[in-house]
Amino acid sequence: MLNIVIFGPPGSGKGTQSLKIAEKYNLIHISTGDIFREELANNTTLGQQARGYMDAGNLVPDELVIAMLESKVDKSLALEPAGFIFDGFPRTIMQAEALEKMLQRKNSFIKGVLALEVEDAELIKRIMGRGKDSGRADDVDEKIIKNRIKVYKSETAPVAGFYEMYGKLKIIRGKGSVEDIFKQLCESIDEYQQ
Ligand code: B4P
Repeated sequence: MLNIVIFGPPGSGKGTQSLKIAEKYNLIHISTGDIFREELANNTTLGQQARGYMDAGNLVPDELVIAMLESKVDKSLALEPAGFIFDGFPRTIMQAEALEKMLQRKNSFIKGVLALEVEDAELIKRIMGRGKDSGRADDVDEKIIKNRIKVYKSETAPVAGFYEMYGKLKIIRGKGSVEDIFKQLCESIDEYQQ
């Protein structure tokens, strides 16, 4: 299976690029942020548990994320996919380790991690722009957006080092046109498949 992680700070374009990658390579797109937002919209217990963390721009606790992700992967495996693109997961070292173990149990592994690099000022600009019509509580308040970036740097950025240790990390500049960035991402994915 072609399993890829798309990695980067909030607003770096993970969601935008994942949709395009999923379509081109016929992968199942798993966005933990989208799943939580759906749970929230449906007012499920999981959604209620995640709400406070998300609205404040903090991470949802690992136990909740990992259990939810595994159940989503299990359901999707029934469709015999070509692979997965994980978007917004893993966001902590603990999640990265859990993902490795979970895929090992399914005789699979992560082929590569594509990290989008974008400077803070551009991230804030993009997220504030999206906030005008996204309806997301975490997209409108600059203080909350800055907290998301701070949480990314302290809790999520170390995950890049985890994958670098295994030679799986590829850094791609996330500023430029969506199509140019997509082209670079595809070049990396095509290398995994050679
Ligand atoms: P996410 O849903 O993952 O939100 P994100 O990081 O803001 O999204 P992304 O980087 O995908 O941005 P996008 O492409 O949309 O997480 C939200 C919250 O959920 C987290 O804060 C956390 O609380 C919780 N959560 C999720 N996963 C978790 C986990 N694993 N563990 C714990 N908690 C978790 O792009 C943003 C904007 O930029 C868009 O408007 C887009 O149009 C624009 N854009 C994209 N590419 C562009 C480009 N090249 N140029 C200009 N603009 C561009």
